[in-house]
Amino acid sequence: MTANAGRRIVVLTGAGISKESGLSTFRDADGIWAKVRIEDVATPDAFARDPEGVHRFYNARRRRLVGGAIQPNAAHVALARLEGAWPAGVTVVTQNIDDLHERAGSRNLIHMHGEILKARCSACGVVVACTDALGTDERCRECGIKGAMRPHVVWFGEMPLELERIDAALDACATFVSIGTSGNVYPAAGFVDRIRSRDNVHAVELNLEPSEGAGHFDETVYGPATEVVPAFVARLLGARG
Ligand code: BV8
Repeated sequence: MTANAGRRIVVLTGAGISKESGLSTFRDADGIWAKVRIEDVATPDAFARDPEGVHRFYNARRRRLVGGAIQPNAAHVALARLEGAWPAGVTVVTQNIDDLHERAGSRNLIHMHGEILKARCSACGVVVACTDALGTDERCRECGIKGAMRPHVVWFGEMPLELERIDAALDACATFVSIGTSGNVYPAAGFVDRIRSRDNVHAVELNLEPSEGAGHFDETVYGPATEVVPAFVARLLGARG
């Protein structure tokens, strides 16, 4: 495939792109959902039922992310390089709540499932940076209400963020690249079908193994993200028309 430089690219990433940086995925055998249940930590009901338990789940993941051992990997860096070298524009839509794309240099980036390094007040809606532990004794710096701060992440049953901006990017792109996602979670898993309804669009899956939606892609390359993503980007940049 030689996507000429006049064609916009949308990249969807999932937990697999951060695996080789040392962060767990969700549905691999050693993944997060093998250790905790979605219903206990990643739904509004879970937070209403056991806020301290949900805070403990996200505090542990936040502590690991800010601890210094987790760094962007060659796949994150390759996507930032592509964005800097592709005049028609690259939009990265990530399901991940880590900050590895930003730290690798991606700028045109949408966190559709939120960000673990931000907190939101359920009472007044303010969103603030958050690198420390959250708890029910936290007081909102904006409205002063105690116990309303929550991780700024999208739980199951909640509306993902910036869907209109994402749909506009999908409807304007000529190449859609899905990286490191199992294709289990919607609406992200349905993005490939949205773009395939248009002509002259190329859909690519770069993953460790075929995802649930593998059959919906025109091109698939399987292997670790730190190998297949830099190679794909080099091929794109080398083949610019
Ligand atoms: C919503 C945030 C209403 C916090 C997460 C149809 C339409 C719309 C909704 C639904 C629908 N059907 C069902 C639903 C409801 C639900 C859903 O999808 N349920 C699933 C389980 C069936 N969806 C929702 O509730 C969403 N909201 O629907 O609102 C609506 C309705 C219509 C239209 C719009 C809105 C909200 C979902 C968001 C939930 N929050 N996380 C947190 O992170 O804790 S989801 C969670 O899963 C993460 O965000 C994660 O990123 C995401 C997806 O998982 P993956 O990233 O794909 O990770 P996974 O482990 O599954 O796969 C990793 C892949 O990497 C694997 O393929 C593996 O092989 C690969 N890999 C591993 N190592 C490597 C690798 N690849 C390359 N290199 C490696 N080294």
